[in-house]
Amino acid sequence: MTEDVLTFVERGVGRIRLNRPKAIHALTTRMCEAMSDALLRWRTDSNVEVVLIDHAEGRGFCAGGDVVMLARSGSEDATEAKGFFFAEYRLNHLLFTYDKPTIAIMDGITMGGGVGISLPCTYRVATENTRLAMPETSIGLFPDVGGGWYLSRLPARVGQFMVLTGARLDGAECRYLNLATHYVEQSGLEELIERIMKAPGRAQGALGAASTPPPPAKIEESLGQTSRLFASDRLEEVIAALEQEDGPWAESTLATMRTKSPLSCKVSLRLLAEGAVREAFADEMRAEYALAGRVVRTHDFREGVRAVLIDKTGEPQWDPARPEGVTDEMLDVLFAPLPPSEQWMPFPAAETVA
Ligand code: QUE
Repeated sequence: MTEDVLTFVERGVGRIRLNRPKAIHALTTRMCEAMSDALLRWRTDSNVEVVLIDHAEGRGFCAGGDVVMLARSGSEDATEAKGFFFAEYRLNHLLFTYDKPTIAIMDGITMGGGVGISLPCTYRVATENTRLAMPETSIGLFPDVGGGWYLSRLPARVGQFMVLTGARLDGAECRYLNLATHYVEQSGLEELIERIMKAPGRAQGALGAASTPPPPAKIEESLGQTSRLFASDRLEEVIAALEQEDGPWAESTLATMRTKSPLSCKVSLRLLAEGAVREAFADEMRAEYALAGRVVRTHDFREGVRAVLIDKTGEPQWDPARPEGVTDEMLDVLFAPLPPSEQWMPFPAAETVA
């Protein structure tokens, strides 16, 4: 059987290669655990100077997670879903706190779980094929894997715009927003990786040498609108601002937003508001874990996965159907902390590992 993720050391480089091409390398629990096992070993392996994460055969970097499993588990007792989130968020946090340089090659589709293993890396390479998005409000989920942390720190309320619309950013836009640290044309990736393996101590120089100026970032033209129209943390106020705005941008943005789960949209806005003021990334992941275990049990997540990914009818019937139906009390229940015995915990820090 072929492995869903390949982990090996090659000439001073810890290589992590996603290898589940049939699912655009979407993450499973086993894949997350295998990546964390390798990263934990490499922390103390003096042969490993730098870690490089990319995908093996097939298109796309990583489409997200195994959401069909999550929806099935959420309709049962959610044990398997919670196991996945626990492992995935530990991996996200391990990368965020890793003390060797890490490089993610975000070539092609980079969504959800793929964003979660890219953004914590030291160096994040975008190409002309990069399509980065946090599209979870389309399926009744929310922008997890640290979304509340990263997206709330973007300028001009772009994070709020991204989660409420599912907008896909291209490589130039990722570079412009500093979601990517480098822009490298896809045709230059092979040589870049070869150069990193020739001199892993000089990875930064190799990245700089491989980079080319990105084309203009289209999102720059919309920043006036995103900062003004997505200024509120209240969904009804964002919708009202878009309704009062003339022009095709506001009209198409509003039409897209109306297809998303109102519950997910409100959960997402609150997560970003809370994430903006958190002091530690571990606090973000602890809060997201409590939230994720509850959101997978909602009607909207089951319905979203069914309509968008299983039956592909594209017309999910959300409940509540309208933003006004989603009350603060509903959100309070979803956001409540877990009792200590059930809480998410990061891996122990490196210093305490023998
Ligand atoms: C919104 C999402 C996801 C999505 C589509 C959305 C998501 C996700 C996948 C996905 C795609 C292909 C696969 C797979 C999962 O699609 O999170 O296993 O093969 O993981 O509109 O949030």
